[in-house]
Amino acid sequence: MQRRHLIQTAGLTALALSMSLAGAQDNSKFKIGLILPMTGQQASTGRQIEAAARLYMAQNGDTVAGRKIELIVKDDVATPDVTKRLAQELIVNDKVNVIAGFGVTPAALAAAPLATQSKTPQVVMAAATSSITEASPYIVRSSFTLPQVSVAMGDWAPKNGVKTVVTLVADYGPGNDAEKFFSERFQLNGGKVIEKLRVPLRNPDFAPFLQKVRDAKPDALFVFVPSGAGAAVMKQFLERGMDKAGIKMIATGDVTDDDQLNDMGDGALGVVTSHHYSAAHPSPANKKFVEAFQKANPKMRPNFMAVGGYDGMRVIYEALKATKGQGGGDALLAAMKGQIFESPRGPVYIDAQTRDIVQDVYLRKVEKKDGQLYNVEFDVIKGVKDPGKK
Ligand code: VNL
Repeated sequence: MQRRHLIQTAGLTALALSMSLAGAQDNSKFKIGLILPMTGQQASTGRQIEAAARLYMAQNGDTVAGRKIELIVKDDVATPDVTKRLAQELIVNDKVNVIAGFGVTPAALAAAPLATQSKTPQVVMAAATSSITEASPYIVRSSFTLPQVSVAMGDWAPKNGVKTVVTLVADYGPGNDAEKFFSERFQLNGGKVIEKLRVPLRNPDFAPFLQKVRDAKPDALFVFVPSGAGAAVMKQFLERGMDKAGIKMIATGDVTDDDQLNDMGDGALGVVTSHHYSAAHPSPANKKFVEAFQKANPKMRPNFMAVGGYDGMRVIYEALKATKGQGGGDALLAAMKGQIFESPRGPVYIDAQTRDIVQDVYLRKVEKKDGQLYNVEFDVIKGVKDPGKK
């Protein structure tokens, strides 16, 4: 423990030293280091966020307050050691003004000490464990948190005939958050959680877990798996005839991810989820966003990751404008706090105290619209703050 601490401290000192040796920044450019999983299990998250960031730049220009915006995309394969090395290289060698992206929680946490040490704003566009924003005062989040969306399902389910539940979550930060905040609220409302199951994040085999669920015979199975893994859970859920055995699936919207939903087949019809974004959100701003996204990326439908990336770019652009192109870390951070705007997902703001996003959370049901599967919103809880914060 002590040795690890020493090594970490030495690493950070070296970072500070090399930064001061590197000298002044090139002030004509404003650089954003976008660290994303572009390959591997979480590649869809990287693809979605990069496409959305480029769309934002195409729509809003690549010069802001006299600074030319340069986007530097790096693939961390959702591996925290790689994230850390890339963040260090971007900060020290490329002298980026902001680091952004972060597809998974361990990646966001790995970069946090470097953001603090170098006073570089870190815009988390995807990762969604509640505690992430507490890992550095330089973190601002444009995605969501699992407690924020899971509580809504803990309220909805018991009012809609679900009295007993088994939970099934990916065994890491966001899964633990989803399990805890769904279960607590569900039980507070009189529901009973029969069993809590956790599956490994890497290459999960859902079969033995689903067999356990079948044996327990709850009214519903509550699921959280990260974006990109939903189709596999849905497939095995249906193959094992869980729905026919009278077990409903309820989930966070990560499972009925717009990136994959339309390929899940009609078996997904009727699945109710809670989340902050649906490509079918019926606002003019979202219709414009989806249309432009699909025009630029013909084979893709934007998902909640894309919106996190798009809004994260908005937060960076507006902060740079507010600082009149100065772009120092502390000034940028101050200008990110408290931003309030209409996102394709609905009205949002960046809470100045927590640096987390406050947003509406929707209940949605998978339905067919124009021959395609969508998460169709049928209820909304307005202005939800992250319940994970004390
Ligand atoms: C996380 C949370 C990642 C929710 C996800 O997809 C997600 C995370 C990649 O915090 O690691 O849907």
